[in-house]
Amino acid sequence: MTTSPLPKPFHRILLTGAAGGLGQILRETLQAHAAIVRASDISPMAPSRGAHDEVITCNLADKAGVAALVKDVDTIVHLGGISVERAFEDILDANIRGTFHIYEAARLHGIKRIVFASSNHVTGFYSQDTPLDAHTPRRPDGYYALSKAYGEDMATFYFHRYGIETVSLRIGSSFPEPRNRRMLSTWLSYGDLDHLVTRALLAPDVGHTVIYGMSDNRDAWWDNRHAAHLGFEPADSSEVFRPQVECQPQPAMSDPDSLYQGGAFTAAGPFGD
Ligand code: NAI
Ligand code: 15L
Repeated sequence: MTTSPLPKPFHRILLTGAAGGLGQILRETLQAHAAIVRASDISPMAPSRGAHDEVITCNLADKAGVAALVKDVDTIVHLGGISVERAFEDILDANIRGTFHIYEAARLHGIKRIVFASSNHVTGFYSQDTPLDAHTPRRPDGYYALSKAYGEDMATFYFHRYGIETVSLRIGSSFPEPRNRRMLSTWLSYGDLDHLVTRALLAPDVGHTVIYGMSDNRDAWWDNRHAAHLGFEPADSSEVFRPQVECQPQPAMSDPDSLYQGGAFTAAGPFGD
């Protein structure tokens, strides 16, 4: 006897930032949750592999373009934007206006939930010996971090005003492996990223939930108690990489990578003097 596959929870998911490091991963894994994944970026993307895999080039700074992009979508995983520290003017269009355009399009098209890629850098100016949770006041470590803080506040506003739910993922360091000592605390494996986004899409009644995106790392700085309702249970740990990471020279105690949770981001800039 043949069994038919279970229906997927969404018809169409929009993924922004699909050409990026995390977007390329999620473009594959989101196929499990939707009949169609609509991948979008300003940069070139791998071509579509069929009707289930739409590809649309769009600049997030283009309000009308984003409104068209969101048409016929059920939910949005919003990763697109500048992902490192840059001058404010560079961040403004992609991250601040871009996220505004996503929320406005979501309002116009009746989208119920957005998964927003925030960043650990919204609390980057805390020292590495300070434990944090989602209720700790933010200390953004640059213009990039400020844009993510604004995105989180936008999520709160659109929930209270229009009922659009958001899970803001304060992603730590999501790469194939931790690259330095700091990332032994902040690393998020790609497998745990997939699980985190899955819970953010599927958990009921999230309102605006903020969660730090990290694997089950021994020396983590962050406590996700306020997001326990999401059911995120990381399976990986940076510990297996400790021997190879600790072969690297130890940064000085005065180095931002030793002092602050945001590491080198806290020392970027000033720009354009
Ligand atoms: P990435 O830089 O590889 O990807 C971001 C994508 O956004 C790029 O493909 C870029 O072309 C696109 N983009 C930039 N400006 C755009 C615009 N105006 N319109 C449309 N698309 C635009 O970054 P990554 O690592 O994949 O991160 C994805 C998201 O997660 C980003 O929002 C980043 O800030 C956030 N994040 C990532 C972390 C990580 O460890 N990978 C840590 C914390 C947050
Ligand atoms: C981020 O927000 C960046 O997007 C990513 O490239 C990493 O640098 C990460 O934070 C980190 O803090 O390691």
